[in-house]
Amino acid sequence: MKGALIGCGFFAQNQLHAWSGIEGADIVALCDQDGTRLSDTAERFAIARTYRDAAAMLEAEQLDFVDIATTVPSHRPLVEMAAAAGLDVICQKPFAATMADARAMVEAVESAGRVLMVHENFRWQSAVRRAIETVREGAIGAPFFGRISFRSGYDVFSGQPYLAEGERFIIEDLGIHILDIARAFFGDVERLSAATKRVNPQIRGEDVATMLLQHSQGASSVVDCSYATRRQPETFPQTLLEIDGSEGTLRLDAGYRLTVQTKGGESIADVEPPLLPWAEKPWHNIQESVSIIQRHFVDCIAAGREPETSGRDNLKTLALVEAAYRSAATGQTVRPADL
Ligand code: NAD
Ligand code: 89Y
Repeated sequence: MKGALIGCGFFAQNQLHAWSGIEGADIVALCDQDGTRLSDTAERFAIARTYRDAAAMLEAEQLDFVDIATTVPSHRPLVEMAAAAGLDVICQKPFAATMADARAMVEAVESAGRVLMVHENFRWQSAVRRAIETVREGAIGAPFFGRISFRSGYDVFSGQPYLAEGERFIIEDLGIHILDIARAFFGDVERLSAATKRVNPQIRGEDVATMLLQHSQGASSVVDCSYATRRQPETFPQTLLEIDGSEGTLRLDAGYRLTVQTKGGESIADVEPPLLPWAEKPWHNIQESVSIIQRHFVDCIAAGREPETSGRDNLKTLALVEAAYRSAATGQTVRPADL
């Protein structure tokens, strides 16, 4: 498969490293409106064909897919352009700024008969995945409670300055992943309530969010996120888990320690992800998940399957983000299905 990557910024570097290790897919062209980022990235990954304009690239290149690694304002036009060119598409999170945009993007790619995957990679982190599979296999019986927690004081603003500028911050940027993990464990969400707060006076949006989810299958989960938490050990960017089931409990604690306790006893596993040759701590769990999700995309195309984190699936995660903002603003419990 021949692909092009659009947006050569902070996170795209991980995506390009990951593509170099994936058999069956090659990135043959790059696009960025910013000439310096474009040429630096082209040189770093030895990709000769470069474009400042995505439409010009799609016109000139013979491609099978595009990997969109820009920030949210350009997602809808780029996804629609790729659909019109008849390409399979990966699009970074947050998928869209509104539910209406997201639905239109899913519709555009489905009408073109192509595959759309959202780069919703946190549920693909190997430690998180091991916990999800353990619960799905029934190791702790029927799950009835979960706490999915991401709390840190890490400075994400130096690498991603735009995060300090938006009216929305942690739910849209990071909570979206943690809400998606809650869906991966417990399924669809019937009702959601949320409280938010801004602690850091130097940013515009909320940096703390606490959310309570009632899932259709009966479980309740608490999803809590903070970038205002100064504690040791600093756990960035680990998602910590506590899941209670009818037959036992599962915990993913700081330092990638996975504990499963049942009547039969206790098992403790070290599920620290491998440090890929191009990766660096503490980002290595996210970096590994980039390789895993991109490989999932290639495998799904080869097998004619819909990706687990498809555009259509992501509409439900995005609805949780919208529900959380609406609940925090109104003080009401919100049904994501109404959005
Ligand atoms: P960035 O600002 O560093 O990079 C985005 C690049 O896209 C810039 O170089 C910009 O010039 C380019 N661009 C924007 N619009 C364009 C267009 N229409 N055509 C061509 N180029 C265009 O942003 P980033 O920090 O790399 O984030 C990109 C996306 O990745 C965001 O949506 C962010 O939320 C997401 N992200 C995801 C993860 C993850 O784990 N999944 C982690 C970090 C960031
Ligand atoms: O943008 C965010 C993401 O998706 O993962 C971590 C991050 O880089 C900062 O919150």
